Amino acid sequence: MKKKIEEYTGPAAGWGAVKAVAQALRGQMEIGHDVIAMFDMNKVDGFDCPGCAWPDPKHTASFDICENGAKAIAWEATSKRTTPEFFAKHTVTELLSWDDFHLEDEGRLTHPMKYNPQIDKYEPIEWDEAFKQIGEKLQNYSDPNTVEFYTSGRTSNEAAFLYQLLAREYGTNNFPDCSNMCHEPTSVGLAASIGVGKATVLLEDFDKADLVICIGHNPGTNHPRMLSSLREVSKRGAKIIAINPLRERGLERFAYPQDVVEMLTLESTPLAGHYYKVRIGGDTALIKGVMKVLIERHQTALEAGQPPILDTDFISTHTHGYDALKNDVLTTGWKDILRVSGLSREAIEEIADLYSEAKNTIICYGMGITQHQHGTQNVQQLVNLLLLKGNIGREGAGICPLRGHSNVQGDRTVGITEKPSKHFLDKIAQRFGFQPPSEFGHAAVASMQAISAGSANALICMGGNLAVAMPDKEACYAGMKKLDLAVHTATKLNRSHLLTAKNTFLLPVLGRSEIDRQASGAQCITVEDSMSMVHASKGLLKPVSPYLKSECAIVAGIAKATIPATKVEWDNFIDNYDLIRDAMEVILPDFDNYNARIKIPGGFHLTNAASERRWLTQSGKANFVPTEGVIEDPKSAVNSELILATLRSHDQYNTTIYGMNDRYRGVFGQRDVVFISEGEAKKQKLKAGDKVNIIALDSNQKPTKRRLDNLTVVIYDMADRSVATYFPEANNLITLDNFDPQCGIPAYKNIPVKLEIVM
Ligand SMILES: Nc1nc2c(c(=O)[nH]1)N[C@H]1C(S)=C(S)[C@@H](COP(=O)(O)OP(=O)(O)OC[C@H]3O[C@@H](n4cnc5c(=O)[nH]c(N)nc54)[C@H](O)[C@@H]3O)O[C@H]1N2
Ligand SMILES: Nc1nc2c(c(=O)[nH]1)N[C@H]1C(S)=C(S)[C@@H](COP(=O)(O)OP(=O)(O)OC[C@H]3O[C@@H](n4cnc5c(=O)[nH]c(N)nc54)[C@H](O)[C@@H]3O)O[C@H]1N2
Ligand SMILES: [Mo]
Repeated sequence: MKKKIEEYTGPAAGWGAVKAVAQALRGQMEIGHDVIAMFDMNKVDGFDCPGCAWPDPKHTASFDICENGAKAIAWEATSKRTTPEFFAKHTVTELLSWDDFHLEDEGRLTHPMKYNPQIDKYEPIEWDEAFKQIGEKLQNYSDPNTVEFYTSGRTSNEAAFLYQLLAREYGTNNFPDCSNMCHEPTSVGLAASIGVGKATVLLEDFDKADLVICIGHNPGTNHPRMLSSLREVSKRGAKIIAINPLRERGLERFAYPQDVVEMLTLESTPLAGHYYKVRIGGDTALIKGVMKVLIERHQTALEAGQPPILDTDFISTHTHGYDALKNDVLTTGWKDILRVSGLSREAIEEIADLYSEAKNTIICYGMGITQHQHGTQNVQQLVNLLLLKGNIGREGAGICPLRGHSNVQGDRTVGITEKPSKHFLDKIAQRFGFQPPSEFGHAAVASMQAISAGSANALICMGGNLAVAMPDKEACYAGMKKLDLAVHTATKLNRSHLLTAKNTFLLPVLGRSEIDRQASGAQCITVEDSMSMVHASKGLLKPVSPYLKSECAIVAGIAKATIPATKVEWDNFIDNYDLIRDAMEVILPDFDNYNARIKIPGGFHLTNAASERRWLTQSGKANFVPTEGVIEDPKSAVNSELILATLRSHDQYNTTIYGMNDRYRGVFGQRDVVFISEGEAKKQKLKAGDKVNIIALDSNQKPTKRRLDNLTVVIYDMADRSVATYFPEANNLITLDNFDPQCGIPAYKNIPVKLEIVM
């Protein structure tokens, strides 16, 4: 496609989305498949959409069309194949010169493969032989903690549960996980604040909210089905506030592809009536500003004998730490708040007005909040704001983190964690009769540090593209080459597979859309959505190759070859996944009658104590957690003239690049662009179309060697002193040690940079 920059004037979704779906299908899918797949996705007896983790209205609604879901399915159910013949033609060195789009665009992997360093090519290998060789290698390492077990969040509950059993029986808690790169601040921050690291709302709560605050997420691209919920909120006359450095089309307007009237008249529903372009990294300052206004008004009201602004009953009965929060907020100066947030005092007062007027408020947030050195504190400031008005544990109110991968939340629930609880380990020991290790293991950053230091022997990957998703390309890529063993289970070829270890295996796996037939018949798996609904998913399409195995079967194959005296009944589990669920039910709280309850349409809800105002925190209350100052990136960014956030385009799923367009942002045929505001561009003496290099700065604001060259300047409606570009291309700009010390999330949205004009 020709490169162009052209402002997108239509609403999000609408005809543009329908056209894009049609294009994706024509490019990738065989006729026939598409119809079945689309209509069964997200319905009872169908499969769960691998696109995102937004819940479905009861799973009974007619097919909720979503462009990105359609693209994700089209990408998986493609008729293209990456076969042994393909690998015979291309050396790994040659493939490394391909871009991410073309690697995956070759199509689905069809055979188990092993890398042959002599000829620098992948060659086919029989499954049993692959398992045997992997098992022998793993048995050879004297320290199980030199093996890293990565999970990317599409893995089902059943496969993830088996995977953690394998790693723990083998002897390690090394579980780097994709959630370490997205919602770790949620798991850590919410747990400390309200005792539960998950959303406290259900979809129904959106019907009762008076105000929905969308902060730091981009639903038009990343959670498109959420737009239908926001549309209902808006049509009801409830308010929506968007807080985002970039003006994102999906937060402004939405035409519902299934609403014939809206489509024919080209009308759209306005979404966020109030849009605040916070500076990148300015959310804590902004939220503290809002709380300052509220607390001051509250005090004034009380002194004047007027009704309180805050929910004093809730604060005194249910919370801990209000005075400390109040002191901190009142001593934070306006000058700092305004400088760091980049917003005016009027704007902040307006947000406070809207929040005061609303009885029920939901706050939704995503990576704009979490991917900072203060990601955990950011999340906690959002909770503080909600607690001030008792907005947790009440209908129509609560906190709503937008999860990433479609089962990232479920994977954590069933045991993918480097810090397991004693209770969980005891239950495993009781049920299976082996003693799992209690020493905490590695999360993503620690495992990549071990890999790049050369102290890790092996990396096993349940999906994903770890080396490309993590910060610091150079360190990651070099580290991967030092490994003795790398095992990738994958649907498509990606760059991490090409960073070969001494022994590298590429194992092709069934996708979620495909029939998973085992001894007892076709199997279903289960997943958990962003709102803790657990439901079944059953593939319907014929597998793309007869040589694929399910993730569960691959885990079992590796386990049996690695732990000859295993205590786990792997064969029974694989013959019938009901038996895996029976075992899970014994170990996991809230999963009783697991097999029966997933037969109910829509599945079942895992109880959430905070939403019932039971606070599983140390204080036994919901905690106000103050954060000192207003700076989200104390090491570096606040003093930097420019802060860079790395984003997803509309034609991308993480490291999977579907195409070169970012329709809602008006970018076509290219990804090598940098977004900047008109005012900031003037200051930097830049105009649209200029070419620039981005240079990362260190914590002393000095230029480093990390750079991304020759990007085209796109003037965009966004905050000043902020710039944005796409990941994964930009991942060499961030170092491995630039992360939130509380939870380890890399600060992907907070990179201090300067721009250099290419003459
Ligand atoms: N189509 C599609 N869907 C996806 C994905 C995908 O890649 N493609 N990825 C999935 C995954 S794994 C995840 S985690 C989610 C991610 O979903 P999102 O959280 O929506 O992810 P991003 O695109 O990284 O960034 C979101 C927004 O944060 C804003 N932002 C940047 N910096 C700041 C800041 O400092 N403050 C504030 N308030 N906002 C800021 C950006 O302008 C952008 O609009 O989506 C999931 N769904
Ligand atoms: N700079 C920057 N970096 C980021 C982010 C950012 O915002 N900015 N976001 C971060 C976030 S939120 C995340 S979640 C990570 C993503 O990190 P990952 O989850 O590691 O990466 P993905 O790109 O989602 O993985 C894509 C690969 O998964 C495999 N795959 C797809 N479907 C399946 C399946 O059903 N089973 C199996 N076994 N494999 C499958 C395919 O081979 C495909 O190539 O990236 C992080 N990196
Ligand atoms: Mo994510």
